[in-house]
Amino acid sequence: MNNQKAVVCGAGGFIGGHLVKGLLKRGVQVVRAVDIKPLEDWFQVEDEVENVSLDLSEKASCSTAVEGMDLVYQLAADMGGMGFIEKNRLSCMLNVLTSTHMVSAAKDAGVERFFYASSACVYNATRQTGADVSALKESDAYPALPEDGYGWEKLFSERMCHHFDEESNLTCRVARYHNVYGPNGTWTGGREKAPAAICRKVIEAKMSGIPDIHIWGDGQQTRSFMYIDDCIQGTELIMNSDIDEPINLGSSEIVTINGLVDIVEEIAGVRLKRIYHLDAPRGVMGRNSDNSLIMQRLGWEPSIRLRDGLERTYRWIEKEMMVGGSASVRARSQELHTGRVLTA
Ligand code: GKE
Repeated sequence: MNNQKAVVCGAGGFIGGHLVKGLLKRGVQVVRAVDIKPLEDWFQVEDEVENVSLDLSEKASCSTAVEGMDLVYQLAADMGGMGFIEKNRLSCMLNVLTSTHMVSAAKDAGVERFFYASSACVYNATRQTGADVSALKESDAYPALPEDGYGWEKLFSERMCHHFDEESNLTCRVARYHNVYGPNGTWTGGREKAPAAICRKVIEAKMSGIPDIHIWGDGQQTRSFMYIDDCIQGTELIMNSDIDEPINLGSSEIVTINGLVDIVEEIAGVRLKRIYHLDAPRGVMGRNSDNSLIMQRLGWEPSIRLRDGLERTYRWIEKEMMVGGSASVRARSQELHTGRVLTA
């Protein structure tokens, strides 16, 4: 592994940025980091690698990205939390251009291994209608009824990788990420997911002195949230495994959104008045990861406790808001006072 050359696509994003660091730490020669965003908008930049800004929806850019590489980690996608996905189904579907051009370019360039970041959004919606959902097994993706837009593209691209794996020399590995959170990720602006959003809202309440928190849905929705360090470790294990089918990579610690808010309030040392927005983006009512397959195949599963991961995430967001965000907090309390509450 360590003398092989790797490229991380989507390296300017949350998980991609951590993956570049993780690979470097393990001694992998991460030669290239690629993202559509200009470098100044990347969450993390490692000077010791070649950092390139390319639009990977274009085939030629994908060929440039993979040239000379042995390993490709394909995490590039236009995505976010439910606040983004529910309102941008078309651009989520158009991720198929990146997925398709990336895997084709990797095969054409003689790449050895291709990792594709899929998502729990591929799972059949009818298995996620109750908060007390049974944890999702890999077979629960069929019959297919994934999240409209984003989930369909992920499921299609999983199958495309499977056929490349079967019919070419390109070895493909696919992980279904379950809601990943942690420092150096999106925490405001509309693409943020629940853990970062709730941390930000609690900090805003503390900084603005307005003891309210606006929660999407009724707070009974359930999820599991995987801390970024588990995500990076699991990604590496799956990439280097002989698992040639999509596999869950997620925490099995299920929590309600109200429970998530309880933990963040306890970290912040506050109790807030909860205001529920039943018309806000909700996604499925319940979702959890069944980790039997990853345990059976790898003898490992994500294990960082939500309370521990949230502490680190909260402290990082708090620092970010102290540094640059006070203006956003003032603007926010203004919104709250005027009652014009953004759903994000
Ligand atoms: N983003 C957000 N912001 N979600 C909130 C908020 C808030 O302020 N308040 C409550 N929620 C609730 C949402 O209504 C939803 O029921 C739950 O938290 C999780 O929302 P999320 O983190 O935005 O995203 P989901 O887990 O529903 O879906 C995500 O799943 C991932 C894979 O597990 C997708 O958006 C993708 O990021 C990805 O597929």
